[in-house]
Amino acid sequence: MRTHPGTTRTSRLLGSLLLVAAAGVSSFAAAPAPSGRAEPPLTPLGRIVPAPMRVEAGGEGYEITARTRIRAATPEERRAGEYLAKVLRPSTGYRLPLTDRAGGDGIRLRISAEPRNKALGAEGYRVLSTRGSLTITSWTGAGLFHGVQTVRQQLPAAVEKRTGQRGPWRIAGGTITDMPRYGYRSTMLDVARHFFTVDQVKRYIDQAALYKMNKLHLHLSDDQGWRIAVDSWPRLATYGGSTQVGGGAGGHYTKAQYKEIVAYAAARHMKVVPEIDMPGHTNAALASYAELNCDGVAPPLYTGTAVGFSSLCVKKDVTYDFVDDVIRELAAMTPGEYLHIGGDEAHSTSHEDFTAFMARVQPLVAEYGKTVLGWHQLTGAKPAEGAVAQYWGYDRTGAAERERVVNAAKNGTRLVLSPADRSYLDMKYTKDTPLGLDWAGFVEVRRSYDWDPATYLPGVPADAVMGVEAPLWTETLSTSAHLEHMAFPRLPGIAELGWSPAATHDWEAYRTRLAAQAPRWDALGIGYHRSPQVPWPAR
Ligand code: TNX
Repeated sequence: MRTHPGTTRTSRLLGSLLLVAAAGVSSFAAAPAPSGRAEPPLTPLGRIVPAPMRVEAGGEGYEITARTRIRAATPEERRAGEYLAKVLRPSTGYRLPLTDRAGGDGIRLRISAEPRNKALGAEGYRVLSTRGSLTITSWTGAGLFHGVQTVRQQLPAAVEKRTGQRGPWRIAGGTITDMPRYGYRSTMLDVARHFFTVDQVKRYIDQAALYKMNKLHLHLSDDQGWRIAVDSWPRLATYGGSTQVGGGAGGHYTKAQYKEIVAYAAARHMKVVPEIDMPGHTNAALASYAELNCDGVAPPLYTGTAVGFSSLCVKKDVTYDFVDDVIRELAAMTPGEYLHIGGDEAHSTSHEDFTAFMARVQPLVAEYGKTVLGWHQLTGAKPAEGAVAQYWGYDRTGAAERERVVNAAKNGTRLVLSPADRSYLDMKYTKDTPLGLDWAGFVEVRRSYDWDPATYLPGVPADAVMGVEAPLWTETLSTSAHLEHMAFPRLPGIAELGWSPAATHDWEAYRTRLAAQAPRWDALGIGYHRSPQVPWPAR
């Protein structure tokens, strides 16, 4: 049944739903086991990451069998159905045909504008598992997709394997009602320090989508490489992209390849946020075009890992022709609303020049229909109206720098939080971690998870926090196995901070749920750091 209710009713229902949710959450958040006693095994309903807003167990639950059909009628329903079928078919060996016929049995995917679905917002969903059927309902395609990910985590980990496995494939009985805490849940991949192929990026997208991340921030340019083709300045990619840290061959995405990444992410309800880092971190561009340098001399390509030595020439008009062209071409192939202009570590740009540069560049982003995102140094200039600053400070960030960010937030600049000593996936876990850096300290799993985005920066109004990001810088990382060792298990923790209600936040409960993810990573071929802080199952 599809109804189109009036807004009054919608908001009334929203109010009551949230009350119920708040009540449900406290009963769900598992209490830590008294020490010395073995924790009970987690039921499938209790092991979902990120923790859902509300879980009510009950009844036998639906079993997927050879006779199961997937009922999906609208294009959005079918897209979610196809995605689910692709996950399930290889391991179950079942046909799992899609049908657009309505019916009371099977797996039912339903877009519905009923008030209680609309009340769950643009990404919320409900899963109802009974003996006769499994129903995922949402107001949006994104919600259905997140519901599919939740169902996936309810099934035995072997479902992730790509060869036939033994069932049974039962989804625990009950109802899950879920919606995200924050609308911006992101991970960043630095494809500039080391280049990663389209297939490697797709693999990372799949891993982030499993945990309901909805943004992929691509760090597309830095001193060591320029990774995106720009027709009006072709040498950026062909020359500026021709190497990487350590001197390897580097690479860049053609426009068609970039669009392929964007489409692959979109099919997983993730938006790409492209970053061109300016005015610092620009050696690859400066090496490609001599005229971008104040002295008119192109520096050599750079394959080391120092930061802060390069700057676009702020006083030259050609700099803004260049930036205009780059932003125009990038905006044209980016459907998402945000364009990241970097702005960090511009140590070779004077404060005056930095402010002047940002004053000229931010309007260009708006001119091409995008919203400015910048590293939090943007708050040292004048953030444009509506701009978003990404905080990457850490426990030793100076008070003055913090205060600039807090004041900007009070004045309307929204924040994405990616504190380096919490959410940076490239920080070593411990002194023994073979990969990664340690300038923000060691970041073990607990430290990475155990903070609250709403209160992290005292003085920031809670509604200024738009969400969180887990950045993965790649000075020391050059393979998918490297990425995975650093992202797992910390990426799911940041995803949970972005998605789950604050009331579910509890390290003891989280580490148990996290441990239950490991067999899934094994099945997916994802290597991870077996942190001693987490009670991993024996292999
Ligand atoms: C700081 S975070 C940087 C990057 C480095 C990273 C390494 C930020 C905005 N700038 O240039 O890759 O540290 O952890």
